[in-house]
Amino acid sequence: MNTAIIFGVTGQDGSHLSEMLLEKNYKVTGVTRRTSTDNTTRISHLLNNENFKLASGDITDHSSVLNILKEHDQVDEVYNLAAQSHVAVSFKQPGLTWDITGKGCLNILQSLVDLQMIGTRFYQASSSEMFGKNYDIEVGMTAETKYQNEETKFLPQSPYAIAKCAAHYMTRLYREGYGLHASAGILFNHEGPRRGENFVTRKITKWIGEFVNFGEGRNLGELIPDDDFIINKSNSFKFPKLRLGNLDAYRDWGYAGDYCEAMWMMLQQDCPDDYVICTGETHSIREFLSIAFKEVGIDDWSNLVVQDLEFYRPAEVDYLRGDASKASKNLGWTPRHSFEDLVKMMVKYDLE
Ligand code: NDP
Ligand code: GDR
Repeated sequence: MNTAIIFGVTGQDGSHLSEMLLEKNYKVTGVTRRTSTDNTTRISHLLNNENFKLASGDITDHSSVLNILKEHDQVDEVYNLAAQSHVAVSFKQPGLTWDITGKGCLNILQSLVDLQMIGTRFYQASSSEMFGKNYDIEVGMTAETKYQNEETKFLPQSPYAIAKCAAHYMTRLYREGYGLHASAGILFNHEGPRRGENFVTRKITKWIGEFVNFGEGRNLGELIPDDDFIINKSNSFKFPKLRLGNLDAYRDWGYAGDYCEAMWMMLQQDCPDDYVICTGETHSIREFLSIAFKEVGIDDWSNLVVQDLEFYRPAEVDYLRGDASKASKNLGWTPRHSFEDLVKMMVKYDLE
């Protein structure tokens, strides 16, 4: 029976990856940090599985990382998904982001070396945010078909992306310098019903779910113009508008379940390497909004959404579109869900 440790098990990807590994008959140990309220909602359905257990630790605390690995020194695969993963938050808490998202990875890599766990395979959750403002464009390509892949230089635009670059380079160094089987997946945005509620996709679909359920059965009639609320003339309906930041950024959005499969595939290769994982399509936040609102029968969302400076970032990543040819060729990986499937899946979930 194969064994795995997942740092970041309580997050979106941690829950998908745990499910997938358990289905493949792995024994999984998930590392959770101490919180004052329960942080295991995404994995609550796995807690009674005899092959799934939790270990308490914090990735910023080297000795806790070392001790968890020492207790599992025969483990086959270690996945580092733990991060302060919100880009906007990283501008407000850069030091914390550095400690978790950057240094945390080093704590695992160095522990693997110190414990001489050279046979253990390691996965680092790298990010398309590392490309920041950079992209490649070839002769004959239009501005709309520019892309990022494993050869594209990093030009990070946030404390989060800089911490991810450090962890990414550290992973490569430990692979080349110490012979660790350490791979990094440069994953583009991936979402789904388990996505954190303050990422833009889930923020939108959750708002739509609440708005529709709040207004269900009501004939809103004519709306009164208002900057912050949606109010009808008879005053029977008052609901805060959806407040967002920059709607003109483009992202390459895929489904989280598909992407976790790619993480596992990387660790099954004889040689460790870095891989871009993405759909190859890019869409703006406006396009996401249009499809999501259309799902509930709303064609014009302009009066329901407010652009608020609070949600703009000091530096923005305007355009991400990946090229996953290497993963397709070497791993046989391709995404299974389209952009439209993803938006519809998330709206459906939040309506229910
Ligand atoms: P989430 O934010 O949903 O999950 C992050 C996980 O890290 C949570 O389990 C969280 O625990 C844990 N964590 C945070 N701080 C610590 C700490 N100090 N010690 C131990 N664990 C900690 O992220 P996702 O699941 O979406 O992403 C997984 C990884 O992939 C992250 O590293 C992210 O940066 C990266 N990534 C994500 C992409 C995406 O689009 N989703 C794209 C590219 C990369 P808790 O529940 O207690 O907060
Ligand atoms: P991102 O995802 O920064 O790409 O990082 P996020 O959903 O936070 O932002 C995507 C784009 O939407 C714009 N935006 C808003 N974003 C948020 N969160 N809230 C808003 O109200 C809002 N309005 C507009 C942003 O400016 C941005 O352009 C995600 C995370 O999962 C990272 O951990 C991961 O590494 C990258 O994806 C790939």
